[in-house]
Amino acid sequence: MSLMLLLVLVCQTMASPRLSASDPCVLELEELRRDVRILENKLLIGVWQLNHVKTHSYIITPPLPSNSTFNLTEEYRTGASLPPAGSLIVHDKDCSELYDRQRPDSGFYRIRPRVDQEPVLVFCDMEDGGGWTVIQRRRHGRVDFNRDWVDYRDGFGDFKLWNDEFWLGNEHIHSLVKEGENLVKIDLMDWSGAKTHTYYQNFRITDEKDSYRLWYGVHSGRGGDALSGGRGMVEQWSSSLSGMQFSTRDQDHDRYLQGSCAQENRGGWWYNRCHAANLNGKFYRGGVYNGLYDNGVVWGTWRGLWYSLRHTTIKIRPLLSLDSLAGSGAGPDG
Ligand SMILES: [Ca+2]
Repeated sequence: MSLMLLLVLVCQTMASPRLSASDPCVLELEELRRDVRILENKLLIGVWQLNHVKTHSYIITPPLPSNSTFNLTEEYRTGASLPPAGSLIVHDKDCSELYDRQRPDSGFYRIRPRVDQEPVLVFCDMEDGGGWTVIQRRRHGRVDFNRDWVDYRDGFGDFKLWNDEFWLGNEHIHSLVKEGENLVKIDLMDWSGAKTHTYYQNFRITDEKDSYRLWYGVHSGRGGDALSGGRGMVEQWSSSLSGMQFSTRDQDHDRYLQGSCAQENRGGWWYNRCHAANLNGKFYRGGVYNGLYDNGVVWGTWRGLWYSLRHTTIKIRPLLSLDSLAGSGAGPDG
């Protein structure tokens, strides 16, 4: 701006009464005015982006739980160790595309599984081989997983900090698994810190009209095939979740005619009559629990039905991006 003022002064001083449109001074002035307009536009867009980030911010410090006795760290209160916020422009349909494009750190990013839908905020696990889109996470029991259909459909929990708990939402999961072959990895940790994991190929859930029915392919991994109910035929008959519809406390689609598996087991899940895996169940501290129902955070083929796990993660990526599958098997939870 100051340059333009100077030019205006110089032009006025030197100007003859016959100053024409082709005069170098006039031309230069026009050019400067155009630059100023471009800069003003950029400023406008910048202000808009700033406002957008403020109103859609997922990096604000969450309010402390009112009944909390947790010893929250200074980092948690100030949000000092927040994950990268990601870009306003969404390029990637999942964390695997983002990983291939940028190799960023683990954190929350916006992805767009389907072009006809709004972008979704997800946690991307960029370790353990990288490119994992995280569907579910349990860490400390602060988020209640005993919820209604709508919550499980749309997703719930916290999407801010590295150890936040959430369910991504059946609709988003459905969009993520619609195309191509994929691999789901389930990471588990018990209360002694022991870890295991399990894989399923070609994880599928149908749409809401079919109540997000579950299908999956080949299983592998030391954690065992709890989704299929374990080894015995009897167990599998009553607890294999393959082909089961999703149930919540307010929508019973299980095969248990006398009651509601979701109500008894305190979570939304693909129940049969009822399960050998209940990763959205009630969070019990310490592992072993008693009760009328085996409703803990259960992976039956690893710690049995009466042990509630401490950490769980369900994450997914395309099967074709498995350039480092060997590495991921021996990853952080290996
Ligand atoms: Ca029932």
